Amino acid sequence: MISGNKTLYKALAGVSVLALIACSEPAVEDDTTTDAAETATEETREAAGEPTVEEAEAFVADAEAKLAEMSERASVIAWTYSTDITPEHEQAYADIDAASTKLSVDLANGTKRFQDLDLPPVLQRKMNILRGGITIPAPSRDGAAQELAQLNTALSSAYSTGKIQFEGETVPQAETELLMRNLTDPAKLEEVWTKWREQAKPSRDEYAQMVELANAGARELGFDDVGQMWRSGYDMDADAFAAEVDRLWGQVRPLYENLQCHVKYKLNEEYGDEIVPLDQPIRADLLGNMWAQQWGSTYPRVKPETPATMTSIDLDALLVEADYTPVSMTETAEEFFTSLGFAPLPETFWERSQFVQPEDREVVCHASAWDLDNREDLRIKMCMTVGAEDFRTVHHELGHNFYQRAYMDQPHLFKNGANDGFHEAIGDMIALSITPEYMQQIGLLDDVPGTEGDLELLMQQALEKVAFLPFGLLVDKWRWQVFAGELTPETYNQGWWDLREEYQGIRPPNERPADAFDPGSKYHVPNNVPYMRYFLAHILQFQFYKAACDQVGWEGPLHRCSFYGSEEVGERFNAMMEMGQSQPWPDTLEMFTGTREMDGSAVIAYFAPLNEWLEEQNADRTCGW
Ligand code: X8Z
Ligand code: ZN
Repeated sequence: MISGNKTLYKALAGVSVLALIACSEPAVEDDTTTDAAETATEETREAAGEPTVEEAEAFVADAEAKLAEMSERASVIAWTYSTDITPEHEQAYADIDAASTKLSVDLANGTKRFQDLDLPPVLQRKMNILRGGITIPAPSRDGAAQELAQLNTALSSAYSTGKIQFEGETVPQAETELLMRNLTDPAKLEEVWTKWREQAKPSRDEYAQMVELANAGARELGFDDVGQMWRSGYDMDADAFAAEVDRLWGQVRPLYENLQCHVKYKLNEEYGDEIVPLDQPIRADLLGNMWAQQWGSTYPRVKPETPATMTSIDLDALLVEADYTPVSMTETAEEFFTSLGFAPLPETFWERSQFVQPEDREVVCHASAWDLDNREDLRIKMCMTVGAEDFRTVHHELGHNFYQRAYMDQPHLFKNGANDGFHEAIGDMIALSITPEYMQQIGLLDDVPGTEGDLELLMQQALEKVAFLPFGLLVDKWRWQVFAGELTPETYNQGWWDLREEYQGIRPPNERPADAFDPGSKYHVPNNVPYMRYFLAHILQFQFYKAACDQVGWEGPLHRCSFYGSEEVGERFNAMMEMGQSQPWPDTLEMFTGTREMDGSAVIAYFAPLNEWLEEQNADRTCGW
C-alpha cells in the first residue's frame, strides 16, 4: 500500500515516485515550434539551440539518478513518521515531502522542453511518467509545495491518530474497525459508525485547500485537473479509461446486485423491517465493516443453509486454534511465494517490519508494503490480529514486496506496477489459492471437505470480493468529481452518499449533517491514495488466478484450484512482474494471461455456482434499490 506522500513513494508499493532536484533547464512551454523545427535533424536543432534527442536522454538519465536518491532519503523519513508519529517526525516528513514534490514538479516542467521532439518509445514513456506520474502535484510558485505538504501531513496524522469515546473507553482508529466487525447491536454499531465520522469532519476544509492547490499543480503540467491526471496513467486516453472502468463494472454488476439483494433479505430476517426495510438500500453500519466495503463478517447471518452433517470452514478459528501469530501468518504467506520459486525475503525484512500495533506510540496502522532502498530493504507495516482478514491482507502486502523485488533491475522510472491495479492484484491472486486443499497441505485442516459445502466457500469469498467492487469503483468517481469542481465542500458529502446509494445500494444509518465529511473517514481520502487501483485489482486478480489455474491444467471448479508449489506458474508470474512499468500494461497482461484486455468474465466464472444459487434465492424477492 501506499502512504500519505504522493510524490516520493517509489518506496511504497504501487505509488509512482517522482522527486528530485531542481532541474537546470528552465520550464519553458514552447507552443510556437514551427513545422521546420519539427523536421529538423539533430544537428540543425543543436545549431539552432533547440533541444535534441541526446539532451533528452541526458535529462532523463539525470532525473532518474536524482529521483532514486531522493526516494531512498525520503522513504527512511516516511518510515520513521509512519511507525512513530510525533510532532518532530511529522515536521521532518512534511519537509521531505515538500522537497520531493517541489523537485518532481520542476522535473515534470522540465519535460516540456522536449515535448515536440520525436523520441524513441522508451524515452517517451519515461518522459510521460515524469510529467504525469505525480499523484498530488504542487504549483511551481515558491512555498506552494510546502503548503501542500503541511496540509497533507496534517490530514494524514489526523486520520491515523483519530480516536472515539465508546462505552467509557478511548478507542483508537484500528480498534474502531474491530468494533464494526464484531458488534451486532444496531444501536451500538450506529454509535461507533457515527462517532468515527464526527472525527473526520474537521478535515473537510483542509481537504478542500489541498484540492485547490493540487489542481493548480496539475493545470501547470497541462492537465485539466488532478482527476484527469490520474486517469491518464493507464496507457490510454483519460476518457477512454473512465469508459473502461464502466465497461468492467457493467460485466460484474448483475452479480453484485444478486448478492446485495440476498444480503438485504437475510439482514431483514435478522433485524426486522424497521432496521432493514426491504424497499430501501441497506443501512451501511450493518455490513460488518466501517465503510461497508467488504462484508465478510456478516457471513454467519447470510450464509447458505447447509446439511447439519457438514462442517463449515472457519479460517478465523482455524488460525487461532493452530496458534498462529502475526509473524507466523507472514511466514506462511512468504512460503507460498517461495513454493513458486521466489527467493525468501531477506533477514532484514523480519528485523525491520512492524507486524503488530506498538503500545507505546502512535503509528499509521493502515497496512502497507515498503521497499526503502529500491532493492532489498523490503518491509511491511501492519497492526495485525490473528484471523482470516489479516491473513489475507498479509498475502496482499507480500505481493507488493515480491513485485518490488522482481522489478528492481528496471530503470528507476519503470520500477512500478504495469498499472497500479497490477500492484494491488498480485498478493490477492495468491490468496485466492487458500483453498481447502491448500489448508490441508499446510496443516490447517485435517481433511479436505467434499464439494457439498462449496456454496459456503463461495459466499465467504463473494462477501469479500464481489461486495467490494462498487466501493472500489466509487471512491475515485467521487474524487474525480471533486477535482473537476463538480462537487464543492458544501456538496462533498451529498455527492458521496449519492454514489454510495447508486453503486452499492447502501444508505447512512442517520441523516448526515450538512457539514459532514464522510469520505474523510476512509484512509485513502485524507492520505491521497488513488483507489481505482483496487477496483482494477479485483478484476485482474481473478484473471491472473484463472490463467495460473489453466497453466497447471486445473479442470475442477475454478474456486477449488490452488497453484501452490507450481514453479511453472512462478516462472511465468515472475516474467510478468519483472517487466515493472517498462511497457504498456496490455503487453504485460498478455505475457501472463494471453489477453490484452482487462476482463470481468473470470470473476463471473469463479462465482457462477453461487450466482445461480443467488438467483434461485432471489426469485420471489424484490431486488434493486
Ligand atoms: O489499502 C488496502 C491495502 C493496502 S494497499 C491494505 N486495500 C484497500 C483498503 O483497505 O481499502 C486492500 C483492499 C482495498
Ligand atoms: Zn495494496
